[in-house]
Formats: sequence, structure tokens, C-alpha cells
Amino acid sequence: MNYENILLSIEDGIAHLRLNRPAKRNAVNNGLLQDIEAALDGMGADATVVVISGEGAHFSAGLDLSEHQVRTPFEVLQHSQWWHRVFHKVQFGGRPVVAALHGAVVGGGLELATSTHVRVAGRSTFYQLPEGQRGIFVGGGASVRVSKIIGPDRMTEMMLTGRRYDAEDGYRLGLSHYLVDDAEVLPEAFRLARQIATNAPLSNWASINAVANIGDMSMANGLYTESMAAALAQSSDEANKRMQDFLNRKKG
Ligand code: 1HE
Repeated sequence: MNYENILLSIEDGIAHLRLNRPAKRNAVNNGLLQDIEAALDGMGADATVVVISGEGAHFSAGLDLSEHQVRTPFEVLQHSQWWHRVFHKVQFGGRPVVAALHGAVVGGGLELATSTHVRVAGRSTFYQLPEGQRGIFVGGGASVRVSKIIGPDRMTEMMLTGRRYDAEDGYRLGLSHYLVDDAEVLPEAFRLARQIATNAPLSNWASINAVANIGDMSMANGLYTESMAAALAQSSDEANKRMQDFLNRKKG
């Protein structure tokens, strides 16, 4: 399938989804959001892990401001919920997603990045939530996902002042898990994606679904849910085989 705003390739179980509006700094217009959603929906079982990156000098400049129009509150609400639906598919679509970041990871670009599970940033990366300067508010999940990573206090300050965190700051705060030279971003992202792809699918499923959901639960519910996820994973043929392989290798 051909997309207007992304490039998509799948090789050896790894899908590479590239935001492809470099002239507009990969600003997220409706077409780009539609393409991300269609690509995620359309990926078959041959893609077990996804790498998301941006073409050109930036990962993404966030919401495409040129699509701004006066909308009713209900229309804005529905638009925001569409973003939520797409980024929910990124986070909970069943495949681990690795973000390869460089340049601007701004506004909606940061909302997309923080929907992913593993983030590798190049030294050119910077993070910003400039919504306050644009007279709007976040609407793609930042107040939940960014806030969970850096804390509501720091996110409030980030929005009020429009402050830019550089790549080092972002690494220190957990906006990226890896910090490398720009030339190493994609190789490192693919190395990690290949490593993740060797895990048992059920373990990956639990890591991306159970952990995030348990984080929103009471302690009692969380512990119960963890036991249920452990029961599923540990009683699988795959777990038995992998543990036997490990023990046999040790013996041998
Ligand atoms: C855009 C956008 C955009 C660039 N929408 N067109 N996001 C922002 O407020 C960020 C706005 N953008 C920037 O701050 C800068 O563009 C960057 C720091 C990201 C990159 O700077 P630079 O010097 O490389 O590029 P540029 O010259 O500013 O922009 C190049 C072109 O991209 C130019 O278009 P041209 O036709 O004049 O060539 C820009 O207009 C265009 N462009 N960013 C539309 N964002 C669900 S709610 C989420 C809410 C948000 O995401 S708010 C944050 C919006």
C-alpha cells in the first residue's frame, strides 16, 4: 500500500515507519495521522516490532498549524480523541515500538514519541511543548504520557514557560532511554528492535500491556493483574521451552 505522508517497509519482522513530510518538519496533519493509523492497522503478523523515525532534519514539529480552523468545542474534542485513538494504537497495538528521535520532538511530535516504548535520541534532539505560545492546549495525550514520564509539576513548568529541553536533559528526564550520536540513532533503534523481536511474544505483550495498565491500578488490583499476566506467560509452551534451553545450555 502506498501512503502520501509516510514511508513503510517491513524486513525480517521489523516494520520501519518513517514520517515523510520533511519540508514541513513532519508536522502532523490529518493525512499523516490517517497514514499512521492505516499503517498500524494494516501491518500483518510479519511485523513484530515497529521503528518510527522522521525524514529530514527533525522527528516532528507537532500539530500542523496550517490546518488550524475555527472549530466547535465538539469538533475539537473529536479531533483530540482521534489523536488519542491513533497513539493508543501505537502504545497498545500489540507490537513494541521503538522511536528513533532527532531534531524537533515538539508538541504532538512529543505526544507521538511518548506513546512508544523505547526511545533512542540523537544529540540534535530537543523537546518542547509550545502549545501555550500558540494559544492552545495539548490534545494528543501529553498530559497523561509526558506527565507520567517527567511528572505533572515539570510538565506544567514546561508548558508555562515554553522551555526547550535539549537531548541531554531529555535523556536525564527519561524522555529518551538512549542518547547517541545522530548517525547512530537508526542503527541503535534497529539493534534494539531486533533484540526485542527475539523475546517471547507473550512476554513482549505483557511488557507493553500489563505494565502500563497496572500503573493505573490500585496496589491490590495491580498485584492481582500481575499474577494473571505471569500465569499466562509462565504456563506457555514458549516459556517451558526457553527455560529448558537455558538450563540445558548451562548443563552442557
Ligand atoms: C510547520 C510546522 C507546524 C514547521 N505546522 N507547518 N508546533 C510548533 O509550534 C512548532 C512549530 N515549528 C517550529 O518551531 C520550527 O519549524 C522547528 C523548530 C520545528 C523547525 O525549525 P526550522 O527552522 O528547521 O524550520 P522552519 O523554517 O520553521 O519551517 C520549515 C517549514 O515547515 C515552514 O513552511 P514553509 O512553507 O514556510 O517552508 C514552516 O511553516 C513549516 N512548519 N512546523 C505547520 N507545526 C494534538 S494537539 C498537539 C498540539 C501541538 O503539537 S502544538 C505545537 C505545534
